[in-house]
Amino acid sequence: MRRFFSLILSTAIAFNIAGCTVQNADPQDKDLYVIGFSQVGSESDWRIANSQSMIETFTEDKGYELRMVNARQNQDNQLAAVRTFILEGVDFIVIAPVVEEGWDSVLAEVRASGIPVIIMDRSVSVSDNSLYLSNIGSDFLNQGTMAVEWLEEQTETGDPGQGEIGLTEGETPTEEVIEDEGSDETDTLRILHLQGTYGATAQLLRTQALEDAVEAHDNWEFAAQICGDYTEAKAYEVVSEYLSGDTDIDVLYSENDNMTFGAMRAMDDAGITYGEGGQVTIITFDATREALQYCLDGDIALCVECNPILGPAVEELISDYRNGNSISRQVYVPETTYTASDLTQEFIDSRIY
Ligand code: GZL
Repeated sequence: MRRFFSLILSTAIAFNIAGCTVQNADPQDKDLYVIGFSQVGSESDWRIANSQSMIETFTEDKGYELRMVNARQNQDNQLAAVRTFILEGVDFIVIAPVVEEGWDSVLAEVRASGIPVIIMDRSVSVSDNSLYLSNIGSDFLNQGTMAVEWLEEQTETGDPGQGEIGLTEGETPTEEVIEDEGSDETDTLRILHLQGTYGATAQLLRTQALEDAVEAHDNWEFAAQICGDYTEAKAYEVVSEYLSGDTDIDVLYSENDNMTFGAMRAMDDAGITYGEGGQVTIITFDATREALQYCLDGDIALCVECNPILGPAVEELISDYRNGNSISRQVYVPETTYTASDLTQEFIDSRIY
């Protein structure tokens, strides 16, 4: 069930996926390097951990000055921050793009200024990928694939630990747990899909994995696809609104932990049970400490890890560039999945985010 990439929390040892590399034509050697960092916002625990990783990495004693600008999940704020970095003449620009589209012109301005750019976390969709040095982050399609493969395993064999997906509460699991007794129809698996910010790479690819799976399974259907914008408050609002009209859901596929927490509160309000022996099986992305605790406690079934500790790997790319070493165009960080059987309280307490 768990797709193992052994995660090393203090340093992400990156997998260089795309072969082509770039070489710095003129390595510089300065006492202080100024890093202009345009951050998405502070919408989630994941984002806070990601920002903290950058702050702890790019310190003055290591020869850096980090200028981090919080865009509050607004791309216009990011574009303004990048243009300010150009005017300030920073040495490097790092962008965690809120959405994929809309970056061509500002990245062309950055290239004209001669400042190297690294795209971190999510990706940008541009006509010329040479506009940036490297994209380092998660393989979001693999994250979604790990989630739907787990769900397929549960719906084929059932997992007593989490109640029988697709069976109403109290029924005895059978080998064909999604087969109605005495009928030739398989149980319909109704999925409430809670999506992140529309157009963000994490949303696009986690969504693609689920939509492909729903397409492939005749008895899987969307109860609804609703956007929670990666925040707990928005998720609570939209899930509460949805549940006021329909409570017939078997699975919650939530594209980040903070939205999951909001959805759990909404289900509590609506009297809908989840977790072990409950009506709804919860799948969540990020695997923050709080989500892992809910998983160990039996409320969340599957946590798909999304590694926010990207600072060391970004610094490694910058260091390679400064030293004239080759750099991979696309770098993925290692991630895995967790169910209750994979977790201990000691492991959760040891997590740094
Ligand atoms: C994923 C990152 C997403 C997280 C959310 O790399 O872009 O944005 O999954 C965060 O928690 O808001």
